Amino acid sequence: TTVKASAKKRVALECLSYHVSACPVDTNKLKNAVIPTTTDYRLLEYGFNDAGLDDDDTLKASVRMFVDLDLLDKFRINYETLCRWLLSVKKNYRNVTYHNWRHAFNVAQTMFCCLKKGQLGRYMNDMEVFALIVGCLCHDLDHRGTNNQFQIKAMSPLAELYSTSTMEHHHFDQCIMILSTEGNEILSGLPQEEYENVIGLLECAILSTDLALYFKHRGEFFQLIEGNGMDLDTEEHRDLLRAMLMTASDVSAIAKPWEVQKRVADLIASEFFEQGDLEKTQLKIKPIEMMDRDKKDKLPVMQVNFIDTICLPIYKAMAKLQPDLRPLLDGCQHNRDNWEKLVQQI
Ligand code: 5BB
Ligand code: ZN
Repeated sequence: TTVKASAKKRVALECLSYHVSACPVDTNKLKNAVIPTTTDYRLLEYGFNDAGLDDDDTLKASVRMFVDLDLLDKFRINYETLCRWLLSVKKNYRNVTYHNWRHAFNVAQTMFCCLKKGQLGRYMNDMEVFALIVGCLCHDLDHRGTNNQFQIKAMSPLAELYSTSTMEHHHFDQCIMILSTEGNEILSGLPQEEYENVIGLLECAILSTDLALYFKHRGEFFQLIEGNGMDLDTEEHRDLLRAMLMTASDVSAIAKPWEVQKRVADLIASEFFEQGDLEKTQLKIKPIEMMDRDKKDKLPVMQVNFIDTICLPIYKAMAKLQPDLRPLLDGCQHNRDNWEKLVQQI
């Protein structure tokens, strides 16, 4: 009995792990690959564009970010484990139009750029840097291309599990699942206390990508910045900065060169329309304008609104805190000008 029961559990777990974890062939290939430099991949550029990279490159570029931040040594991460973990993270993104691995990778690259080129890494300890990069790569895991309101309207099991920040809680759960799968345990070199600390930081990082939480906390952040009261030795101020940095990175497509912004905006719009289609056909409800493909021509005006209400405020605050982050604000403003021109044309 108990012996058999325990064996059955282990078989079941092995089966599950097999589906979570990357395959050995891919792991070996990545492990043995030559990793191009940060300069080769232009990883330190705010205007970074992933379009020229194939999937293998996005993985190698991710390895490069860990190496350049010295995270392998600092957290005693086994190189093969890092490679397997990255492949597993990629594997646990779905092939949806926008919220896929490419998006996660781009968000991590912006974070990398803010930490290194934007000098924000100076204010963070090693665990915070580690949690932010891992958090970016994992922040949309298993996204289905539908938002929190959709989960609630569709009465999805996820909405039953988490009534607020529904998807974000799920992304965090997926992140934990991968981190605890055999051969993927990149946190296993940490002492218990630090391990728990990093997990806590990761949870905050991933949950803060819920725009509802951004709205909840940004007032306090803006006040601290405006009043020059930001004190990075204060725990709550650091927490707030990390949360805002997650949002700033998550929406950073809005600050990219116009060609990139246009392409990505189309992807986001398509994913919204696909949700709208599901609402029409499955839920028999009328989608909001943003998700209604019959209202396609509203895109420029929606982007201007998105920039004015969400993006410019956060990038202005970031640029005031750290002038080296100014390119994000300039890129965003430039795209606003372009969208505004399109609004005038209609
Ligand atoms: C954003 C907040 N949302 C709750 C309601 C809609 N607004 S919005 O009016 O500012 C808006 C934002 C409307 C349309 C948008 O895209 C049309 C293609 C956007 C928008 N959002 N545009 C972007 O370029 C980006 Br980046 C984003 C943020 C990512 C969208 C995913 C939101 C997460 C849902 C779980
Ligand atoms: Zn995201």
